[in-house]
Amino acid sequence: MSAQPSRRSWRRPLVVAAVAAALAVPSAAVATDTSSTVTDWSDRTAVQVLDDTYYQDAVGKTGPELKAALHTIIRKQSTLSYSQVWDALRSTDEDPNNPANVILLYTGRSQSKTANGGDADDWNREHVWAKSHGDFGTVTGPGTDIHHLRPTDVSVNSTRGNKDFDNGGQQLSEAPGNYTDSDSFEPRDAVKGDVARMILYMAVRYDGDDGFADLEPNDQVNNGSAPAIGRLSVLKQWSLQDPPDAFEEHRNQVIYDQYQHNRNPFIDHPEWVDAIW
Ligand SMILES: [Ca+2]
Ligand SMILES: [Ca+2]
Repeated sequence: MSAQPSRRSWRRPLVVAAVAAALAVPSAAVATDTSSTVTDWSDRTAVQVLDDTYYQDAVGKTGPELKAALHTIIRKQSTLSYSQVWDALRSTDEDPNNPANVILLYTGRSQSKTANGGDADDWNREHVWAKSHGDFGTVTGPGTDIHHLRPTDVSVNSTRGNKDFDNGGQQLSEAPGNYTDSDSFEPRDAVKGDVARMILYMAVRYDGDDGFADLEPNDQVNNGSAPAIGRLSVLKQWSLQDPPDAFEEHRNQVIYDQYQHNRNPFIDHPEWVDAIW
């Protein structure tokens, strides 16, 4: 997302808010500290604070133990109705350079927050974990979990359909940098890691213990209605080649602060992808 350098400016105030909440620091102390120390805080410091609080039961673990610990942490969340998702996405995916717009996931287009609906160039609510894979629909649950719901162009969303993710295919004329063939979809480079981390969040969050299917990645395409999305080896590559940027981090923070009160651990700790898979 090199075209959006101003996004970096989002991060620090939100992180400070989260740190303040996590530590329950009196507001007067925060105000006192702002001028002298906040500008020195690195992103790493903010993650360390999360490690001491939100992630304390996961830190130091690997493999199935890490996945289980993260599941216990992130399953504690508030939920949204499918109709509430519209307004939530207007906030989580707001264009930092134009607060009247959202950024569409696959096209990268900045478009009016109110230009949503069913026409071909409207935006709608894309389930990055396709809802037919596990058949969870749009009842409150995985189908309304905004960690994997993103604004997308209606016809591009339709082209992606319920295909698994993999490299290759023909470029979409309406969405340069995105490719598709008969059984898979490849998003543009700037959101490849975002897609991978959304899929892996869903796999950790949904383990079959709350009335929905146990979602898991595998290394196949053509998963159909199975509660699986592929291909895992490609998603792991995408996560490495497209690390979290300010837009994705800001999005995670807004969901945590204002909507679901849970986090995508792979945005905070991208190295946990390889630690689990
Ligand atoms: Ca990205
Ligand atoms: Ca799972």
